[in-house]
Amino acid sequence: MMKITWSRMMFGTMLMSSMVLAACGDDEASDEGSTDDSDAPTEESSGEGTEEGTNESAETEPKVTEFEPAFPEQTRAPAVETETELDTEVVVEGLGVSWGMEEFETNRILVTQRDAAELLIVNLEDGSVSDPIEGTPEVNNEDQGGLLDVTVAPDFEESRMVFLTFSEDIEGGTVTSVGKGMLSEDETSLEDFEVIFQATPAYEGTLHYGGRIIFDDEDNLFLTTGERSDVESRDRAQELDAYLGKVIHITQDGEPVESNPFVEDEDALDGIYSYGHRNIQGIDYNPATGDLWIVEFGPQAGDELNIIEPGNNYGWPVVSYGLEYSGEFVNDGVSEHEEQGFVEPRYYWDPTSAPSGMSFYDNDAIPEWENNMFIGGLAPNYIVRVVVEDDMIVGEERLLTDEVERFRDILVTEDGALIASTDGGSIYQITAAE
Ligand SMILES: [Ca+2]
Repeated sequence: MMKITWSRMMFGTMLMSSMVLAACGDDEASDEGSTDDSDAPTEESSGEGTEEGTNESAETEPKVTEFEPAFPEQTRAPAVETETELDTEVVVEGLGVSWGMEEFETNRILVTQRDAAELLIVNLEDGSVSDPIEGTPEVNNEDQGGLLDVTVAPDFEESRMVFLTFSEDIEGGTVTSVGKGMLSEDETSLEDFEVIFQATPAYEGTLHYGGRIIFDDEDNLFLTTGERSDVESRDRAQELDAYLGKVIHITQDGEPVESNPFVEDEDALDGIYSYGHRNIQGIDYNPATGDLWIVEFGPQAGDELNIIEPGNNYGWPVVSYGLEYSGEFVNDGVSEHEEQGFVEPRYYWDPTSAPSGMSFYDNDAIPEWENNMFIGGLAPNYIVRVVVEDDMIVGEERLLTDEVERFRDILVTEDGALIASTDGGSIYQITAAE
């Protein structure tokens, strides 16, 4: 406790000289689904939402709920401002919804096109874009579905294995699936692509697929899913016989990892690692602590940052710091997690930040950003910078607020550039000014 108090005091001192950034408002409903079809720029809100001098948070809009945080640092962290002079460059324009990115060679990234189900190679140095790589899977690209995330095997230089997530039509509906294929030497095709995992059961719907993947340090995969959005499906997030609303831990062949928490439980699916999630759109390791963090999209407010540990239940849809889009309570309108036996989010947003892809800045090219978390914001159009100290959020900043882009995925390159892809088909590169 002393450590936290001390660090907060230090932070308060630093804040004396920093300005509070005004965030762009957004009058649209905040769920990804309700804004996905809109390419129109949104009107900025003229209201600041707070009395002068009473709010030092990066968030300047009023809360949409009356919930109180379980601990003071759980929401509306103090505003911070990047001091480093930054260069922001649009490297590529004119693509489609660019859902996932992975740097597979220095300054060369694989980029998924959600709706066209294409996989492209973008060269960050010259802005060139390859033809679509052949051999990618058939997808269901309605609403939030399509070709989603991409990563490469830890031994990619030898194996050339590329892993993709996508929404797939199977008997009974759609699922979030993982597949893998070998990138040909000439980089024109994925060879022998095969589906290795399907997050069953299938559901007749086209929302909340989750779909992020990341390797752990033992070369196994974490896959995130969603609870498929509807009231009739969302309870599956609490049930251990379904892969909906889960973090899933599998091998590169799609088998459950042997050390998974429910392997001994005959009634539970062996691939489940954690549960009680709504729609997890970002996952990454904190390089400072090794903790595995996720960001999950809330309903109206209540987007959460969570540290994932095996077997934990994160509460959705029993408890939430958000409201239904109708304005009604979720379930019984209880926000506290811990009292109900669930894990409290380390942080939540009210109103929504509409969080999508996320990455820690595991580089020292911009020293003040080291080990900070960056999250793409979809409906309020910005990139969120979150300052993390151990398991606490101690600062927040909104970047690129004037671009009016839906920021979809975030990548930090080996060279320390922050790369952001958008639904409008642009790829931004942010670096320290020379
Ligand atoms: Ca929760």
